[in-house]
Amino acid sequence: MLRLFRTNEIRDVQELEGDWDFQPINGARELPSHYEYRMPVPGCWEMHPRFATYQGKGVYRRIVEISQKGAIRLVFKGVCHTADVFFDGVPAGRHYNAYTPFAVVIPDVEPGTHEIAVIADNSFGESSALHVPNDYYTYGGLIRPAAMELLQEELFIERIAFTPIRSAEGWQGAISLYVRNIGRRARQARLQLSLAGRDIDGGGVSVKPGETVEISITESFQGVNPWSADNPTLYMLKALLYVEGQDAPVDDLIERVGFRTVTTENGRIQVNGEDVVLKGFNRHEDHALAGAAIPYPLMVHDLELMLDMGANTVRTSHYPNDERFLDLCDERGLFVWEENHARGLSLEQMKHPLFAKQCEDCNREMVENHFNHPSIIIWAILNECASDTPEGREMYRTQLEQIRAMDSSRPLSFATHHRDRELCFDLADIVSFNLYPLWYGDEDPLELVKQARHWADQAGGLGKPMIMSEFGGDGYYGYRDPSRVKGTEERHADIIERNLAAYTSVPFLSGMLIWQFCDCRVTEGTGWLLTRAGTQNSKGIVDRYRRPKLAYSVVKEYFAGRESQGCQGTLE
Ligand code: ADA
Repeated sequence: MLRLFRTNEIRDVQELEGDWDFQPINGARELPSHYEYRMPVPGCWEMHPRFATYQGKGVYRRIVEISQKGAIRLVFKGVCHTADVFFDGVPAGRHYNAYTPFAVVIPDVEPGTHEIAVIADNSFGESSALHVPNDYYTYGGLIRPAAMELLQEELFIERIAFTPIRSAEGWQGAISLYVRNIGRRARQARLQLSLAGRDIDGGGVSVKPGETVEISITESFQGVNPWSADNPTLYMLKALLYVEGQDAPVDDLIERVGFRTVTTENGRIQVNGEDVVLKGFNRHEDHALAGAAIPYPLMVHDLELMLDMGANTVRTSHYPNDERFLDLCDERGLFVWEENHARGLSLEQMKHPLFAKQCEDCNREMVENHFNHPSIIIWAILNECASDTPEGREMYRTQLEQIRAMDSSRPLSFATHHRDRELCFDLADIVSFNLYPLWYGDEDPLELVKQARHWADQAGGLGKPMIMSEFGGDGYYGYRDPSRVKGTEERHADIIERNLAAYTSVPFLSGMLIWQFCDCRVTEGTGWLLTRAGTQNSKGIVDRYRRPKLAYSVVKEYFAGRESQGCQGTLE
């Protein structure tokens, strides 16, 4: 399953789910002559007993039957972390970053049997600035779904971006459609749209070879229901593409959208003009039995657990998430803070020659691919990087400007641990602190959060909403002891309780996000970060199998109120 709804009725989309041939390889970019293993897609190779700790290259191979002559588009929702794609043994594309989707177009394919092969590489090295040994695990393989799309023409709708606008007259939608020509001659086409019971003429377009042309339309949509956490109403936005000389559409793209606004006024965050306080979790895409390739029922399980505790928000720490999970958040009305992929990089790491380009690609792919999710209410960048240095500040500025230019409808933030040394609060719309009172230090959470507000006010954050974007402590599942020493579930519950008591009592916070929802595997290495007990970050409210720790009921007590069945969405 690629998404929770059908994205095409005309374009032939064939999901490449199931077993692929697999072979680990070392060395150069070359395909093996035989394959010894079978590996499920989506999946992580770490789930195979032989590859539980394998770091290197592995080749996935699949034979496909293609029935029509023409162009195909291979879509990969996530390959961890570098992919070299081959079609019939010929290099067809390369992509870096496990957590953003990409597509490879192959023109002029003849009908018959063909081979798709992907070399996935999860090793750390000079060509990787963002996937580095870290406080989470870089799994290997095709961790998210893949598909083959058969294009009818060399002209197709590449994407749609929908921006809801609320005015005194009611709701409007600004719709941008991107039509791409991969052929060798200029083409004329016409677009037809439908949304919320209305048919809209998208007008004509002329696209030169190799070009992508944007068509923008703004329309009013009277009487639509807004998307909100309590009533997450969604609408299907369908676009049809007609080329000159043909009566039937040759291509289509369907998106699912919602009408809602996000603003940051008077030091608060508003959704549809109403103040909200974000209560929820940081979540790594990690599960003991699935690694980063979390199957749909387990995604639902995660979401139901969060709702059961009364959360209204999830932060996709520290990378863009699987679109099926974002679809679920749209449907169930869970707010999402989505962020690019970077955790705890020093200035030296940010000066890596590929850092700027790899971040820019990640930002673009995140925003372009996830633009239409109404649940995403915040874009963020660079968790705990060098925002306390002048050089780091310039990189923060560049990236925030890049995202703002692509999407000015959502507020921007970044999570910092630099306290009074922070230099970038003025660049963001929301100030966010990662602080670990009672765990890494013995400060009182109430005093510290007041102190943090003061730091923000002094350093460019005056008047901006504030979020406690991380707080928590370790609790080893099953380690219970009346001494309540550090690491026990009791102490963990105490830490969460004192933090939540403080943050729910102050009037100036717009959010509190617990570190973290579930325990996660971390890179094995040296230094304090990479020698965590059990090779895992154990600050989850549930463990890697989703078994609740004592802190679960504490969180529920503070966040409570929302029943999961009370927040089912509607599709108009
Ligand atoms: C940081 C970081 C998290 C995690 C956490 C911890 O705040 O953002 O990824 O490493 O610390 O557990 O120490």
